[in-house]
Amino acid sequence: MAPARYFPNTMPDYEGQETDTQIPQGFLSKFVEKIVEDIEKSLRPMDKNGGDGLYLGTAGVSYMYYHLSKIPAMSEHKHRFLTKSVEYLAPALNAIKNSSQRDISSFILGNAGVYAVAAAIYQAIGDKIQSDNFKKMYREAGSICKDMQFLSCGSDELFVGRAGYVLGALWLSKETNTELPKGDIYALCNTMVESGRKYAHRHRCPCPLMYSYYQVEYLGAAHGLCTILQALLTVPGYLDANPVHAREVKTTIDYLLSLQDSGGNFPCASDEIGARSELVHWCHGAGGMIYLMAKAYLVWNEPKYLKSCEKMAELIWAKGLLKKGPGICHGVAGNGYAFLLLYRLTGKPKHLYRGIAFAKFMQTDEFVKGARTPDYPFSLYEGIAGTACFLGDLMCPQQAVFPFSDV
Ligand code: GSH
Repeated sequence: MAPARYFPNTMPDYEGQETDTQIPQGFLSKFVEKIVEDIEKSLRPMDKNGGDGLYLGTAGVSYMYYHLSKIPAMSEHKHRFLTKSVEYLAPALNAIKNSSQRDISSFILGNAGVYAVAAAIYQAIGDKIQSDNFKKMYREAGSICKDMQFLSCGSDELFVGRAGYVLGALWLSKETNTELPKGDIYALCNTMVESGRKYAHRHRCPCPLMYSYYQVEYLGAAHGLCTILQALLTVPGYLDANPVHAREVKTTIDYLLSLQDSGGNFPCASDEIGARSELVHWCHGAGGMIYLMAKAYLVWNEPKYLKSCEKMAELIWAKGLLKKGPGICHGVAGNGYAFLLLYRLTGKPKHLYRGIAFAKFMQTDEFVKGARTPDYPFSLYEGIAGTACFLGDLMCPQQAVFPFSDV
């Protein structure tokens, strides 16, 4: 039998004690400081580390520092964190000078994500000229992804496609308190809908909208339908202004909902429907799908979406202590973020308790000795930079956000 992907969760569950949900600020801030120390010792802000965008490159580490600078309980370190965020941004800015046209509007893996983070950081340090410059570059990058098939691998998903660009624009607008260029964003949303319709029609899909990435109809957060629909649901006013699109989006979400298995999980891709899905990650499976169903609940207020989220949370509690590592893409922190989402959504202390328990688990011998070290151990998505964001967010759960995909 294949070795289990997760450590069995033998931690006691929430029992309603007030002490269960006291946020262990000292533990969390020490853990964050340890991560920051490890990163500074082992990952120099040098050009050779600057590529691969927010996902693996120093831009993601720069984002981590920026994110930590906003955690109220760590405000005494704000200046230090912002200084470091600028240092780690520099190699990423150098790396994108040599990028190709196809990378310009890509958010998680390419230039657009670096522009957005740069704009937010320069605004935070009071450099309005630089910040405006990067905001302008971000906006201009959007024109690249206007063409329906601007990428041959698939033009709509989160990492390199339009959903990433759109969610990034929402993040940037919120972060820098600037108006969303609604005309541009609505036009991209229209293209996403049209692209999904065409694909679904051509491939006789059982739902109105479908997409593929490298010929696979992914359903989960990283490359799949889930985050494309989430982007369409999240753009303010878009679905109200386009009732036909709204119906197609809802029908497609309801189709996805019908694929939730009895254990609470979702298939990775449409060619895996019916097979039991083992991936309980943010990138594939319940850990990422929960953001879409939570958003659907907020938009339509139908209990079935919340029920789906609660089923996913139970699954994540049981099978979410992943052996792959501490990261947010396919690691323990990524799954821990799901509890923070549900805590904000329902106010139930159980979810906060579970989030804290996941953080504590990452300091046990069982995890430290038994989990795999990611290929990019300090990165935002695979490594401990994302873990630090999760720990920081546990200190202020009401303002917690999974990076860029939870706006
Ligand atoms: N290179 C990664 C690391 O070192 O952390 C591992 C690759 C990985 O886990 N990829 C994710 C996955 O779900 C998708 S982003 N892989 C398929 C699997 O686990 O079966």
